[in-house]
Amino acid sequence: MVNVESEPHGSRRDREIVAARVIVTSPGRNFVTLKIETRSGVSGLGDATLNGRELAVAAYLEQHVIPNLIGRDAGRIEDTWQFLYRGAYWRRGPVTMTAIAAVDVALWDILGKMAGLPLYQLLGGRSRDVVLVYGHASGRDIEETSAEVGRFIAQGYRAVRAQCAVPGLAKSYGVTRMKNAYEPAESELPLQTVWSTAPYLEVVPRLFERLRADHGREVELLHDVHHRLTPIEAARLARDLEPYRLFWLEDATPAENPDGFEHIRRHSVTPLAVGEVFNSIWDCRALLERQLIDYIRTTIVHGGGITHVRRIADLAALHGVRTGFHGATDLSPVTLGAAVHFDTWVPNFGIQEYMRHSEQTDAVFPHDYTFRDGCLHSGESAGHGVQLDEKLAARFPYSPKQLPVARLPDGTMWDW
Ligand code: EZ4
Ligand code: CO
Repeated sequence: MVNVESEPHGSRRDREIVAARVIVTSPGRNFVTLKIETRSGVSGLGDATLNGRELAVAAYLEQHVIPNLIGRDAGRIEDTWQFLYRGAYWRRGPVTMTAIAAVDVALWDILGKMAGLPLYQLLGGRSRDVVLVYGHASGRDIEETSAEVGRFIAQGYRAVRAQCAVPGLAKSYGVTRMKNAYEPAESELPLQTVWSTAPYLEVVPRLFERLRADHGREVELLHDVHHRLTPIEAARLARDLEPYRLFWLEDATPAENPDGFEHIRRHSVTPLAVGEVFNSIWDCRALLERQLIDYIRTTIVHGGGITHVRRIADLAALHGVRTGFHGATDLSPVTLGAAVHFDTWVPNFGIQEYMRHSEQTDAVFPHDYTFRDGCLHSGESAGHGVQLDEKLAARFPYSPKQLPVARLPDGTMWDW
């Protein structure tokens, strides 16, 4: 007979969830965080931020999830995941899966703290010494973008995503005047942008030709199409970019229909990355099983937490696909911390996106991960190593913001 009172990781009573709260804060941008507390006083944090739809997840947690958590054993991570997924009857979707992720990550954090172990150790231990990241360079033209890529290389980055303004368009995806970061959710109602495919398909190959001429072959270069092209246009771009050896071409065409990627594959060997808007293994399945992509971007906060994304990564490994987690600034430091631990463990790791958070955000979320020589290091503190300064957080009230929308020059709604 196991004496539960003498378990090294605390007794059932110690692990009982006694409180859970949603904290909404806006230190420069909106973040939703779930804090779960146990009877022993050990607490854990999970990120629940869904950019532009934040309060939907906050309400889902407060109204429909938290009442189910009180009294549960925080150590039953798998059972809680299954309860929230199967037990909801209405499966999947970004709101539900983000809420489940927040609970899951908070419970892994608690487990780590109770065991006195960093999260990567709980997952199976270190597979690598450092976690390679890519930064975001952009500019108003090719010249400025190349100078920005140079600035990233000078800061130690070994991989850089490059986006440049499309000639003739007032506002292009990924182009910012802020240093290091790009923050697209700028206004209470969506900013209207115009999209035009022809000048985009013309400028992007010229950009990468210039980047290779200026910065050589060694630096890894990436590009995000952000779902704007049709499959055959995407195939053409992927083929035109082949001489410049991209690390990946991201979201080349919307991925609801995996068949679109057959067209790209048929014409090009440029590696493809997809999945930041996916929320379950079922979204990823066909692309992985048919080996239509090379990197899977579905990350912890929008993909049902560590418990579920681990299954996505395992399925990806079977098909030669590596991870390349989404890591824009709308994913809170809690997600980045958890992701860096996951990246430290996952055998089929590829790269981690890294957009630095603002100083205000970093002050609200003190964290253990550090950037050095183009890589992130998880740190060795127990759990995921990210805290929330609730007093400071309270000084930044929620401020409604939505992502932009895009239309073609004739007014037709398009994918942003
Ligand atoms: O537009 O995270 O690769 N990164 C991206 C991001 C997304 C935002 C949406 O909230 O595509 O910039
Ligand atoms: Co993207």
